[in-house]
Amino acid sequence: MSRVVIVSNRVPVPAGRKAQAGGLAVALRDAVKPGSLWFGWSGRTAAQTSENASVVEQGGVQYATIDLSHDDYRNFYVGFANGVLWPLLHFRLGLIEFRREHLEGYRAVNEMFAKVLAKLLEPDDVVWVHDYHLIPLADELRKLGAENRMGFFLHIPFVPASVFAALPQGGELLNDFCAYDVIGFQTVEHQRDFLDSVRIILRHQVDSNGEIAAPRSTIRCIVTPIGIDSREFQHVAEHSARSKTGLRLKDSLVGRKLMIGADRLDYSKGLPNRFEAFHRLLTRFPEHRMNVSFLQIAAPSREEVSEYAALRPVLNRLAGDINARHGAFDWVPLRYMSQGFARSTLAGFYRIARVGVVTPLRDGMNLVAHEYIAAQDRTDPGVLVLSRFAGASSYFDDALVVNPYDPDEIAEAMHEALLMGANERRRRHTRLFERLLSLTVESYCTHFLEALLDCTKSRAAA
Ligand code: GDG
Repeated sequence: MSRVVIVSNRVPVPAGRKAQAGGLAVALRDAVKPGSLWFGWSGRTAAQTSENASVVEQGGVQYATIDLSHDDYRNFYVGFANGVLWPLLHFRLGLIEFRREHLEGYRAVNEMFAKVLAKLLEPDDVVWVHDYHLIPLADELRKLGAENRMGFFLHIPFVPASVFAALPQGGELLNDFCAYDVIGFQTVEHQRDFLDSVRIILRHQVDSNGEIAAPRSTIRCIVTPIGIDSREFQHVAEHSARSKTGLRLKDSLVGRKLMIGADRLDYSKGLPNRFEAFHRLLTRFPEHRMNVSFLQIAAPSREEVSEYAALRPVLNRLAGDINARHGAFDWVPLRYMSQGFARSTLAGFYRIARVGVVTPLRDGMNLVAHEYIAAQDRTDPGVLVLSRFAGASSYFDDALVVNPYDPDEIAEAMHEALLMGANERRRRHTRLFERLLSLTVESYCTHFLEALLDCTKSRAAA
């Protein structure tokens, strides 16, 4: 059996693990099996980027991490990965601040990751790299002579070729993808946009099965949607809704219905539009005044990136406006909290909420949608309001699917959700839950790794 080596930007080493808000960390933690190695950044900065990994073993898994120098962190992580690739791949060209030194830093860190990882690799290992921080990693490993099977999974969306073309030196980055054997996407749409870019920008042949004929090899592009351990989450939610904190939340509602949102504090999650939609709900459908509370949890994220820091005061102001305008001495309509909660607490909150509001402007998948469905009481489930631009909407068409750019449409869906009768809620939830059970972490990993183990080492010598 080949060893599986997972590589991601951040490695949450269990000893120091805090509850993390972030889909990738949550999903991979469930996916890593005993016998595997998980390699990446420790989350710490130091005077120098480490030249060797520090390795700890827990539960049969080896966690190998390196520290990044302050400059590498700034250029690679803040500058290029989150200052350029994240906005680009979320269709936000206006937010990109490209600097050549950031791109150079991004490449330098990938080269360093490869050098350190190469020392830990066995010839038969299969390497599974995660997300946009590490696109050039396979190419750097190949330059060092690694012939291992290597796969890459993109957790976030891909964009149409005409949008991708805006990225300076984008062709080189697309070429970097071609050093992998298998590339996985959350949805057919992301896969198609990627293949279009490869065909149009690199002029490689692409066939209808998603295979790219690159000069040195054939690359398989597949759709392997990520999921959660739904049964386990359901169980945690049941328990947590009855816990002291869950009961405190319930009591505080004094019979009002709860709507909930939980996101990293990120501009891709569409929070200003969501707040505006709530304002419109209360204005256009006054029957909900005094009868609903909206709890929005926004866990701080990437605060070193200026666009993220800028979002905070905007949301504070919008939340203040809504409460000043609509609130009463005994009713705070919007409970807005820019802090994270324990995952189990969140699960109970989802279960208590009649409406889950998931309205990102773009999202690779969005696991909050999965979690909200998993957490519901099947006999009296809540309703999911879901953005059509979340990857999750490709799988959950029994949600109330909305255009997140239109606050009125979101408000109308909130209204419909709040009024929806129990039969209709159960009918929708039954179908959503069935679909959820087909999207497991297990099937995600199995599907991806089977594709990777399947591929023959057909790569021509460089
Ligand atoms: C990327 C892609 C893709 C939220 N608040 C708290 C908290 N969370 C947890 C949620 C969920 C996770 O964070 C967020 O996951 P998402 O999937 O919604 O989003 P990203 O972080 O942007 O993840 C995304 C994902 O990768 C996986 O492929 O779905 O599209 O962007 O699990 O519950 N967790 C805790 N406290 C909070 O306050 N503990």
